[in-house]
Amino acid sequence: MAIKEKKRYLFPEDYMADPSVHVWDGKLFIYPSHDWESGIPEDDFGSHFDMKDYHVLSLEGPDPMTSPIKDWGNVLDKKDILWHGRQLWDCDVARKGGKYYMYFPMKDQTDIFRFGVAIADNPGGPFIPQPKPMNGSYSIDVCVLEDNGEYYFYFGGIWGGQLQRYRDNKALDTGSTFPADDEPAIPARVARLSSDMLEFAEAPRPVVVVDKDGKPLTSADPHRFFEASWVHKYNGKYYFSYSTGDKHHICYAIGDNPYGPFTYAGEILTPVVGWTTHHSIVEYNGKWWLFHHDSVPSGGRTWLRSLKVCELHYNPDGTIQTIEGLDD
Ligand code: FUB
Repeated sequence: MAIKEKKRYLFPEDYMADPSVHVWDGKLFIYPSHDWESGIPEDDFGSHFDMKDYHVLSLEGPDPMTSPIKDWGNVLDKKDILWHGRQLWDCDVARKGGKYYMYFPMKDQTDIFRFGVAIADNPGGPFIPQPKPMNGSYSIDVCVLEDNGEYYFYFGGIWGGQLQRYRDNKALDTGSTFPADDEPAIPARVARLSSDMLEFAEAPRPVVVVDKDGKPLTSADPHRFFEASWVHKYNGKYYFSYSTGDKHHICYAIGDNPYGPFTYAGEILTPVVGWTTHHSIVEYNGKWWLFHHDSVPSGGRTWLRSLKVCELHYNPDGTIQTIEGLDD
């Protein structure tokens, strides 16, 4: 049973989506995708999500439901990225040694998604891109978890995110291949980052979500991974949350370490208005918050999304209460 939770549209001035949220030195920063009306027709590859820059937002007060939001402006532009093709999708930012590292997926000039890194001296940017994409990177939707001095890079998304084109970190000669319905679902990937934060320190590994009997969720399971990885820690456990894409839920699974496996634990958010659903979870001022998006303000145009926030509640056993995605 989903609970109704009061929500706030964070930034009605512009269309933004895919919020990655971090609290640094007591201040909350939001790293979203920046939607716009490109006029590109909708298709199954997501061509209509043709974003060309990133903005950073910050919360200028203690309460995500009421505090003013500051827009730091255009902090990274496609035209300044030497290898650019198209489509700047969901990014994330990590902090190490006083520098801020933005990781972003973008299609290169051969229309293959890679990840780039851009570096800033402060969390509000501007971010200066590296000249080349990360070695061995592929697909979309990044989340970076800092844990015990290491940084873990989670990524991947199927369909338009191209993850089905890879096995064992290599592009398939056969192009896209989806598992049969009773085979394990295509997993997200995770790799520890190098000490300079610019490359993978190891080959990416599968992020396996298993059921209560330890079996991987199958390709036909409505709760299988699709895109939008996010990892946070709660009471010493690792919570891997993600979008089920064409099933339109945000779900989560719980593990004992950053690599998993993660045991499926339930739904966090039921479907919202709009095809995509994407989120992050963060603790701020003693409460937990779910940042996400929907397409209500654009009248359901799924490529023009608006940022939202609401409180998130745990049960005493560490499970998360499911929130209703639609508002009255
Ligand atoms: O914003 C473009 C894509 O839509 C993201 O990468 C996906 O997670 C979905 O939200």
